[in-house]
Amino acid sequence: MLRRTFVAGIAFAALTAGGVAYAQDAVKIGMIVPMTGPSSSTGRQQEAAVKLWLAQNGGMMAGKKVELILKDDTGNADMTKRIAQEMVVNDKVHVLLGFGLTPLALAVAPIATQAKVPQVVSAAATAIITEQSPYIVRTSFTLPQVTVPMAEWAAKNGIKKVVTLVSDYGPGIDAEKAFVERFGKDGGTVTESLRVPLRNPDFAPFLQRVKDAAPDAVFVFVPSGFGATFMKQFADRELAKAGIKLIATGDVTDDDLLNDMGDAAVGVVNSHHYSAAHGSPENKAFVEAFKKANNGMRPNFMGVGAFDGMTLIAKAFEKTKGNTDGTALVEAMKGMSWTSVRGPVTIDPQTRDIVQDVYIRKVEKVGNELFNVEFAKIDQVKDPVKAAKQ
Ligand code: VNL
Repeated sequence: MLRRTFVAGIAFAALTAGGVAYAQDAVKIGMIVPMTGPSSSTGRQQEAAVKLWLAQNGGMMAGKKVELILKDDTGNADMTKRIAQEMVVNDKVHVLLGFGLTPLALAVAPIATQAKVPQVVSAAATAIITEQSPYIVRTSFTLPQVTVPMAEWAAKNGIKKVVTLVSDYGPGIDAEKAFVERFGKDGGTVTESLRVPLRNPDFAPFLQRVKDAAPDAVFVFVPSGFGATFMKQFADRELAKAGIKLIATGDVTDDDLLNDMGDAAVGVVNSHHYSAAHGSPENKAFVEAFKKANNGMRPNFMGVGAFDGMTLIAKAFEKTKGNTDGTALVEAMKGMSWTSVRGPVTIDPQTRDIVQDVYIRKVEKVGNELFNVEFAKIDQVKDPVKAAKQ
């Protein structure tokens, strides 16, 4: 494999109102996300959210200055691992944060375990991730967590025959399995399960197969950043005209891209844990502040995952009264609850996954913009894969 140029990190040391804060007193957070490459929107969203969190909190956690070291792994797992090692050994970070895709999160798990440093996964969403290290705590979601409610809704709403179409890696396979299992239990039939390569996906031949199979609906998962390409090819193939509904996880109708997807997206029913249109006062204030700080950019679920990652880290430091010991911090994170902009959330003390409300939404035009408008809520959903084992 080619050695890619090492991308220098941005050391972001927030100034404190009270004057000098000494380095040894700082909370050191090492953040690793893809800022370039096909998943750069995930890095961009997460960086924006973390910087907003710092600006809103005076750059402080539990009375200490926060020193944020942000590095770009370009979406390459070898690089994620190397950066994590450097951050732990040289920078002596207290917490690792980020991890845009499943392989990148998995690459760091052994380092978190060995160094006893909490690894807060704020993006990647394959169910097994939290089982790879007792130091992993997740603030994003899992694909089964959001997919089961979608399958239940489909079975209850006249959809009988479905083809699934997912990106061919961890979260896609999780989504496929969860959909097939739940939809089957609820009396539906999945006639075909299609897996599309993650890199440079060409959806056209797969969509043709869906068209030929003529199901009531196609259920889709593609990761954040890929939804617009999918939606364009979906529209080009005229599946909707052929009477095939599109149902999806909210990764497909990602708030970061939704506004540019056009009419093809209108009416798409999908399930997820966060919508920029969520009506709580906390979210309204968050969306407004996020847009103001980022040239009008709308936050998506990736931004919220990182924002909550910061909240969780801060709450853990408050609970340990500033003790930076990694084991103490993870213990403090277990069972932590707070009001997120997505709704109420808790870190499951057994699995270290996030327990949260999942919403069924429909893409609608609100004014001149497209939004995922929530119309049903399933309260406090655990990752169903691990809940079944508990
Ligand atoms: C993952 C899952 C990545 C869901 C995503 O977007 C996403 C992952 C980058 O676990 O790799 O929307």
